[in-house]
Amino acid sequence: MAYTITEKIIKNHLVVGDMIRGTEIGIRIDQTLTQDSTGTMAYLQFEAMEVPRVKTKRSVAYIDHNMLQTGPENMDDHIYIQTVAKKHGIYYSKPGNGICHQVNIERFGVPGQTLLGSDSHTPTGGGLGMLAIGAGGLDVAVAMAGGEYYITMPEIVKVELIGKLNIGVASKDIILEVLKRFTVKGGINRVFEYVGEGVQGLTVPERATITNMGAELGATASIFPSDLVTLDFLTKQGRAKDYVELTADKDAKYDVEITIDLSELRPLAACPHSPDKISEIKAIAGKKVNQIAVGSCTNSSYMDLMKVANILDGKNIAEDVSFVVAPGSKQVLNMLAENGALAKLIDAGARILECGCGPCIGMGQSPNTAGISLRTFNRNFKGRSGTVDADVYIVSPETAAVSAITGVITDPSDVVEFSQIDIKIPDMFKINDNMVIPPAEEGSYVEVIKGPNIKPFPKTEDLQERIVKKVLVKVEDNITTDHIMPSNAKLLPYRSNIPYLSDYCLTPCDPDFPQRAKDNNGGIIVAGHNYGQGSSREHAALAPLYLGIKAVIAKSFARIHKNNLINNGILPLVFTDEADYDVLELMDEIVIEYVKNGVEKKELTIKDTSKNKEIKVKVDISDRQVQILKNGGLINYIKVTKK
Ligand code: MIC
Ligand code: SF4
Repeated sequence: MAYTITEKIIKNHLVVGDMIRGTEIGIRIDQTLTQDSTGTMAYLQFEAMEVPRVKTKRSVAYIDHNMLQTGPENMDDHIYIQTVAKKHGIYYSKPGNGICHQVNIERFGVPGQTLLGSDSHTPTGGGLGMLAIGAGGLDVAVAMAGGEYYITMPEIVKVELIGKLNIGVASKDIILEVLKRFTVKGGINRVFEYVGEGVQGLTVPERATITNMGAELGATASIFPSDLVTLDFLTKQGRAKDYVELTADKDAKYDVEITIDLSELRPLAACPHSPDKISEIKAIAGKKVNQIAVGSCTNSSYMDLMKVANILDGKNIAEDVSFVVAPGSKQVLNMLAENGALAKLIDAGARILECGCGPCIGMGQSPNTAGISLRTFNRNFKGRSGTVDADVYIVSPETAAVSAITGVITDPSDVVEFSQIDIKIPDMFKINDNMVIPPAEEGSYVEVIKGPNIKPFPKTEDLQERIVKKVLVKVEDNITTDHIMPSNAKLLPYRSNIPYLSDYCLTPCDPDFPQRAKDNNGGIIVAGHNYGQGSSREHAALAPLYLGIKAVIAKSFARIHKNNLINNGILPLVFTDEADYDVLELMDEIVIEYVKNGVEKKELTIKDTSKNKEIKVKVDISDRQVQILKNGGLINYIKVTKK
């Protein structure tokens, strides 16, 4: 039997089910990662499971999202995560050590292993040949406790890369091309596997840029083979022992196949306000730019920043451009400092931030009113930058750097000097893990310190037999978790405080929604396609839970958010006939009867009593998820099944 890379890893980790496309399977998780903004909830949930020590091969808790520390809440969270990690067998990556995905690739990722992370860009690990998947915090907590993780056995998309990238074209342009072809909903329940001669020409960090942004396709994961390029990278990270070769068998069968001729690619951008609104840089060249930001888990590697430093060498940042760089890790920053590249950046006029997510999650550096910002990041959802009317373009580091000099969007392949810039992977990366704190050998004596901002997570209720609730908000297609639970410098410190956060739930779509939910004692959300795309933040389910939301009726859901709703006992219902979306209106009264029976049969009839109309909806979930919903959420389900 011939297998794809994905199938080989799944086969080695399969605990429940069979590798039949579209069916639910449970896989064993080797490694987990959390970051601070989803981590506090994940560890509160882990503590509730009363498992003394993690059962994974390696679990790492990163602090990278919120490091502004504008009040005590933030550092309180860090201390909670540090102490809970020490107690339960988890490595702790201190603030300043870098962005979880970048550091995980550098220091911990192992080809052929599975990685589950409470961050949607966890699939970055696929650049190293891991099956790396993003999930809600609760699912990660379960994996730390030794439980398997459930996915729909994915379709596997073969992306064959042929030819060689031209000068000025980057691996970022490859993933932007994939996004152009598949859109932000094209990856749901799919893994994108990269093969072909073009793969060999891409270094691990370049591969990681591609697997990182597979998250924007909505894909379960993206993966590259583990080959000599991987071995070279691991060797230079002092981790050759972690190498295993992993390639697809010659006759492996794929569900969908595409070919990208790298030599035909041109520099691309994702235009406002979606990662799949792709345009050639040429078509938008000449547009005046106010801000340029280099960094994020997509493009903050040593190679990325070396390219930028060398393009800017001896040049000046354009007069009207604010240029900011957030290195991906301490390793990257340290190497740039030692080899002089950091001096080149500073000399040119760059503003250097500490190693972390920074502007990518709206933690500072918001653009000016109606400003134009070029970013090497992965998401350009409206308002995510912190400026509601800013236009954010997602580009490669090359495009960012040349545009920083000219002050207008500039095609790097038009810049002659550019052809002299050839960055090679270094002979050795600088290895110093002194910002990674290992867990205590014996954790029972470690005291877990919880600051006053850390509030308990809201409790779910058993599924009701009859739901009578009003439609409290109606939203369109592609609503992101940034809409449902916005994140910015003001809100991120409250990620451990759901009551506080819930006052902001869905406010970018409808500022009155939280109050309306309170006035009506909860209700129902109506949505279009791909509801909940983007982040893995469980808060996008926990805040609605706190506000008494019983069901979301949508045309379709994004994978992680749908799981988060189910885990928190909220019904994810899908219109059988999409036209019925038009029937439901704000404040319509909805009656759902025989709920338990309907969930079991996976279809329900709901009644819009305001319109006197019956509407059929599907409950498109697995049998296991039926039981989770019937028990009022994953924690209750685990308690019941453990007995
Ligand atoms: C993001 O890029 O939106 C985040 C912030 O990294 C999130 C996690 C979060 O909301 O904390 C993600 O992608 O999962
Ligand atoms: Fe951090 Fe941005 Fe990456 Fe999310 S997408 S993990 S906020 S750098």
